[in-house]
Amino acid sequence: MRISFCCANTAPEPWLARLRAALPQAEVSVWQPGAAAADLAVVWQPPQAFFDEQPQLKAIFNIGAGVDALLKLRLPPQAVVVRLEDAGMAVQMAEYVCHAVVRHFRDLNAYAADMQAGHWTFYPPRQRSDFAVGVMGLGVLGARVAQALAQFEFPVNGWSRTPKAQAGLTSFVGAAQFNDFLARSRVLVNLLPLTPETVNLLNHDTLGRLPRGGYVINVARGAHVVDADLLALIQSGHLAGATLDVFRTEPLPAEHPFWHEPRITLTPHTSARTLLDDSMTQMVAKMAALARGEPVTGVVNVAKGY
Ligand code: OXD
Repeated sequence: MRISFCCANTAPEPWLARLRAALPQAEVSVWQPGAAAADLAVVWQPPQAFFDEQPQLKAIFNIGAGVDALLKLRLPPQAVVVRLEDAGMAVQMAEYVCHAVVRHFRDLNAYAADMQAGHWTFYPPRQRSDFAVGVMGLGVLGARVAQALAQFEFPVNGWSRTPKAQAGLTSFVGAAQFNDFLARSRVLVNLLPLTPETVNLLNHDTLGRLPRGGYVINVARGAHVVDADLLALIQSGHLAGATLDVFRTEPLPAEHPFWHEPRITLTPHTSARTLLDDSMTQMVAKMAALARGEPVTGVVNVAKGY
């Protein structure tokens, strides 16, 4: 079995070392133009040239949760695309989102500023029942986030294509229930896959349907949000602010107005990092299963886009 590694912004050595240790019979190498034909690929944001030169690939393992960048390329039609399932990301996503919700709910930014300025002040406690959190996208990550929020006793709404039964979650389904979902969610958490249907979904019209004082947390993709619309709704006072981990262009350009809006908290696409050991354990088990001709989970539905 030959495995080709083609991952942008990723040091290859630890991945190669683990692949070689776990699959000693495999030939593992970093892809270079002109490299020998491989059976399997391990990729993150690879160039089109990689697939143009490797049309025989049987399976493509994406070392991230989102496959939008990959699905923009022309892929070998016979190759199954396998994404990471959880692999240590769900708990990270849950802690990131809970942290952002609690920081906003408990006015912790304001307390931090006051303490730095030497002010011993109190803000009135907020009603948890007024802080329903709406989670868009209830895949592996979204379901874990919703579960963690429910542990903090926030009312939790979930929006997905198909009904979801989960303890502590009120399920809203499809386009018909989208406006109702928005109107009943004081905090909106975006965990949707980026597809042609979801690009720009969070715009003036949809974000304007959140209750006054609404708050947005985006941990999915920057292109879900129309930046100028989000900013205008914060600056008009309709929305209280946002926590954003993902952006249309990353790194966020120095001149982008998000840098200068104090009601927006920014982080550099770090809400759920790919963990080498967890990812490798999962990937190697799936590679071995495929080699035995067995089915694997986490196969991307290319037509649906996730
Ligand atoms: C992603 C990731 O898909 O970081 O954004 O895994």
